[in-house]
Amino acid sequence: MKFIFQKTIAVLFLGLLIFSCSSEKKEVKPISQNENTEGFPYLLPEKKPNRSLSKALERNYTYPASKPENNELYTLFKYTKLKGFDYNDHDGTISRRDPSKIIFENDKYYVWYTHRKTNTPPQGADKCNDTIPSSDWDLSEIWYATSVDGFTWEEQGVAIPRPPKPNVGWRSVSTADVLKWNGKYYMYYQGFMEASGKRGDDCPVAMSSADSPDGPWTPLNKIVIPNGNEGEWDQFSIHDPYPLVRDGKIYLYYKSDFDKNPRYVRMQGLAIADNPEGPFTKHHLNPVISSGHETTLFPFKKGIAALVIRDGHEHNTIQYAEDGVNFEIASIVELMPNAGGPFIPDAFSNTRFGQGINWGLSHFTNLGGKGKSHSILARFDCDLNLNTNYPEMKKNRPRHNLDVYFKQGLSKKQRKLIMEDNERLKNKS
Ligand code: AAL
Repeated sequence: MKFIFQKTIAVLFLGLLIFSCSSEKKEVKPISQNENTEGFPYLLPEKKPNRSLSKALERNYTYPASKPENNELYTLFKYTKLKGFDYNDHDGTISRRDPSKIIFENDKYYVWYTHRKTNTPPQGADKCNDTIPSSDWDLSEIWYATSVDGFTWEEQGVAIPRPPKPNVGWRSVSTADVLKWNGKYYMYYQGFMEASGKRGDDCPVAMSSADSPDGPWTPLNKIVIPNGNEGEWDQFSIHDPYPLVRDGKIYLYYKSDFDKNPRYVRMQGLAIADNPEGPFTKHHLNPVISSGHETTLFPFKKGIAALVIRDGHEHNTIQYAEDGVNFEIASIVELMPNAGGPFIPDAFSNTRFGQGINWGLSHFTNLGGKGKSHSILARFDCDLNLNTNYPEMKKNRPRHNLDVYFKQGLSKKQRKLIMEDNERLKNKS
């Protein structure tokens, strides 16, 4: 009896299983076709609509707004030539580049930058010596300038010279950035102990401090952000040190060049400290930004925003991380400032709600043509500020003159390959 009962239950269960599968098979339709009964609305919803969306439309609602024009982290960039800097007729013997963030003290703006003044333009690692630079930032010092309007600058001279051997930076000090902390000033910079390009662009980060933005600056004469361990992504270069104050700590972002020369991969890391002298602890999630080069960052709302330029999948993007670590793309932009050093009123105020930026200095490199390589500083303006709304900065594309396109012409080699393709096609027919 018991056996018959169990058999009956088993047969019923099996029948139910087959029915449910076959019924599932009959009813299954592609999900997308049976969820939207109406077309996507003509007026673009500001918020993500309650309907099935394609991946592209799902992504569209990951940005801060449904359209770039309403996106606080979207902007055009406008550029202005600066007054007050002499470049020896652009013969390559004077170069200024990699400006720091700008601060406002004593009723004027201050900026620090890599200053190279050498008898010859850069000659490469093989030809360099104690007076001939290998690269545009070799045999350099950190100089500074002041301005009352951000357009005309008065060069004040050297802030941080190259220290004597064997101190960190004896070969060159470059690519500085400033921190104001408890009323004192700290300058972080790349400290080269060999000419850039000998193996690679290899250096750690050093630091000097001062009681006034006009100096004098006292070198700590020790490495504050060391290179990574052997085999780690940042084992050779710690570039573009960029300190901000967040959560009562110093968040110092930096870049490294890694993988293989000549097509290095460039990504950004983060090191955090309680004091300007360190110790700095590198974040265990490093690299924290997968692209970029000299990366500009600023406190924005509860998080940190980043201008991700030049290299990597996600170059030409502005990114945002509410925790200052896990960055996501907030907008896609063009003509971004290279090595932008913005004026960030709340860079060091330990703000809980960053207001953003409107302007800063950046650089243009590889000027002067063959054998005269040097860089110049320039001003950029943008609208990445919660307190401003410049519609002309929110248009969804910059206008380029025709020569911008035609100057990026085909190389002789590309044209030769094209003509060969044409011949192959003709011979086939
Ligand atoms: C810059 C920065 C660092 C590099 C070199 C000088 O744009 O990335 O400073 O070392 O190029």
